[in-house]
Amino acid sequence: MDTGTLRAVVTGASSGIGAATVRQLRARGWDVVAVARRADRLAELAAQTGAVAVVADVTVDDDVARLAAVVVAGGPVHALVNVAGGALGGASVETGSVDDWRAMFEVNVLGTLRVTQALLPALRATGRGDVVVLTSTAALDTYPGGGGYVAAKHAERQIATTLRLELVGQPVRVIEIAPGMVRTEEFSLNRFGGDAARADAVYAGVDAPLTADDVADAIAWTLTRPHHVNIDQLVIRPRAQASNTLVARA
Ligand code: 8X3
Repeated sequence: MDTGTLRAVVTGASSGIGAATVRQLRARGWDVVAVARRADRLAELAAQTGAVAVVADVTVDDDVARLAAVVVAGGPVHALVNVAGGALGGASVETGSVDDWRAMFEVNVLGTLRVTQALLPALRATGRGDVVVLTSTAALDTYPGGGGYVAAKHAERQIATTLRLELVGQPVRVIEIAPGMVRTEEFSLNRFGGDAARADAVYAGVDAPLTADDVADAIAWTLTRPHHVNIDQLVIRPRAQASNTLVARA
């Protein structure tokens, strides 16, 4: 088993939970490959943290093949943290955009699948591998307007649950992190097409939604348990949120 410095690949690293995870793993002494589409943000993060930046889109086969080649050439890899994803729209099932649903499946489901497939041999080869899948409480239950995001996160969750069965006995943990309400700079803004008022309304009157750092801390905690301890699923919500649909607001 490889016992050198631990090394992680984090997708969705240009902002929010992905960027926070890069920072927290670097602070804990991990080597990190930070992956995202936006080169400028990634370069800034790399300069601040010492992470290695790889510009890649998880929805593009060639990008992921190039990412895997760079990662493997750089040495052993111990963790893949699949953060790239997101929501588009808050429409009902009846009125939701098929294109939005397709885009959410592309990044949340097929993006996670693609990167996981590409790095699994290398994760297994170290004898101490982890696959983290950042789903959502939208992977566990639904809510009106959840639509394609709920469907995509349910599907993404089943990558983790199925993979864990398929890898039993192998030195690779599969860890699902399912956050509820997290206030990041972009999640709701992206969801609602840049409509800041609508994005702000998601968090209106809520006493302390989770932060990206809260979730990154949970991710880092799961990764730093002794390797025989597999946190199958970690559900994390702010205290003010009891379920997908019950939120205390001032
Ligand atoms: C985000 C949680 O409630 O917006 O993954 O679906 S929610």
